[in-house]
Amino acid sequence: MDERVHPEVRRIADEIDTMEIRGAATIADAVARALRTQAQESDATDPETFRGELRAAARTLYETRPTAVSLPNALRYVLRGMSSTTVEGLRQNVVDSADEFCARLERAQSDLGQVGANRLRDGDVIMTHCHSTDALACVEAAVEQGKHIEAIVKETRPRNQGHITARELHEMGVPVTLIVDSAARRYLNDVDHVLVGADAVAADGSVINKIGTSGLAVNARDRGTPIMVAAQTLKLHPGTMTGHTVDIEMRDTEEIIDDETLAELGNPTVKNPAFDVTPPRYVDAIVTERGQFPPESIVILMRELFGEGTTEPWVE
Ligand code: RUB
Repeated sequence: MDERVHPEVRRIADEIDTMEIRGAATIADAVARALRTQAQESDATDPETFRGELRAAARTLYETRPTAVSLPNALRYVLRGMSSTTVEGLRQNVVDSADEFCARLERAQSDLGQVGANRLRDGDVIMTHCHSTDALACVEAAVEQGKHIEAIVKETRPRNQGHITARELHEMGVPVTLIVDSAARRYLNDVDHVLVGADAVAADGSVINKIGTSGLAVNARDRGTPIMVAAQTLKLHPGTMTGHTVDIEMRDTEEIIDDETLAELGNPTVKNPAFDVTPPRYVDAIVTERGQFPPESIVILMRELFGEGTTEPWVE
């Protein structure tokens, strides 16, 4: 453990690791605030020590979970703001960049919600997978436009993020039907849109999201149900423009089965991937705060936002 990292930053890193803080946008917001805290609490007396502390904090946060690209994108945004030559100036740079980042994130989600809401008609039924604040922003905006929306919510084993979705939709006044994941195909006939979020969107338009998204998308395509991905541009993965692939997180098998039951079964191998990749041909639209895009054209937006190359967030 790097002693330069402030205890509050370590606490946030732990909470991301254990998923008390979870979901790509929420993680991004938390890490930007964590860097802000690191800067505010730093007692570094020279700029190089200060920069070193911020880079160490960024690395600790980065190493928590590998898939949501919003995490390194947030770190990069905040660290790139460091331009001053004095410690006080650098501290102010980080505070300003972090505040700006969090404000932009909130604004992007609300703008994206308006775009997504335009795709939803009065009386539509959506099917959700996992819990996505970007996806729910679309429903919320549609409800605010006076549209009646109903939802079929997949529980999303093993962590049951569908329960969070069900509760939040209920709070918006949206009638919810909760189903087990394996019942999704059975209910797709009753659905007008599959609506999911994303942890990362690759340059070819592939969508990386909670495990089970790709199977749902294939089934939806088979039934002719449109698949809409709500993903603010923070979810675009710049590294995929230069050939990098997205690392899929493998989580602890205890999320699926306890050791005692596992032993009773003769200790089979257990796999617990947290995410999967939905190829672009199964996605109808990626809804961002900059408008909606067919997945194949998302790379144009990526080039505009990120240029051609990126480095690790803490490399200068
Ligand atoms: C969360 C998940 C969400 C995306 C988008 O996975 O897959 O669909 O992160 O969420 P986990 P948001 O629960 O493992 O973090 O739209 O809120 O960024």
